[in-house]
Amino acid sequence: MRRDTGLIIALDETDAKRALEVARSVSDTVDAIKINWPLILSAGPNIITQMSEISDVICDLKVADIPNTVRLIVKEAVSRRASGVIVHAFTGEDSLREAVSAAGTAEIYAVTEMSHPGGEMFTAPHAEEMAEMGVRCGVAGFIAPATRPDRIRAVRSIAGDLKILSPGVGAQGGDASSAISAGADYVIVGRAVYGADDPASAARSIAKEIRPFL
Ligand code: OMP
Repeated sequence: MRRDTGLIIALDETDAKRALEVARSVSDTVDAIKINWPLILSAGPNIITQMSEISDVICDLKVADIPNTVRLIVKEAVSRRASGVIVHAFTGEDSLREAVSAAGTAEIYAVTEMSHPGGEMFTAPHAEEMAEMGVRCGVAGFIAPATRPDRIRAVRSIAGDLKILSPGVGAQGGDASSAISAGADYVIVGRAVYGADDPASAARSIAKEIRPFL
């Protein structure tokens, strides 16, 4: 995945036509398009391939299962040209290793601490352990919360030069430049971009804001 702007759009639109329009309109400004269950369920899995013709696609499937099922899911996503897949780390080392192995040249991003308030209950107390495990398992990077920049710093201290992708900017209250300053390589932004009257302009404005901190 390139790092020109440090911005990844979370395209949680459920109307496939509109999602493709937004994707095309922001494709010059974002380094990747992240799609999640809402769009995949409404549009069908072929949307992964369609989006991959516009940009690198990260499938945010938050895979959380036994190793065999993890392998099957990751392979399905990659065969449709996902260049990255987001998986949960709490399932443990065997599942995470299987994800990395099934991904081949695609990238696995492991969730450490989630960005919403509930993320403080169970993920935060184990975020550092999950990051250490991710390093051992050979993941490409981690998801860490823009809503708590100090926690991005904590994950960065373990992640070394692995990537950190940081959701929670805008609608969840996080701030893009604070997340990048704290050690994120990319911010993941959804509603503040695809929900804007002019998504391309909203994306450009976030990219401009974080440019000095990249
Ligand atoms: P907005 O809140 O609309 O910007 O969207 C954030 C996107 O990031 C959604 O697709 C979430 O599912 C995703 N996300 C989080 O918000 N918090 C997390 O801790 C992890 C993710 C993620 O893995 O992308």
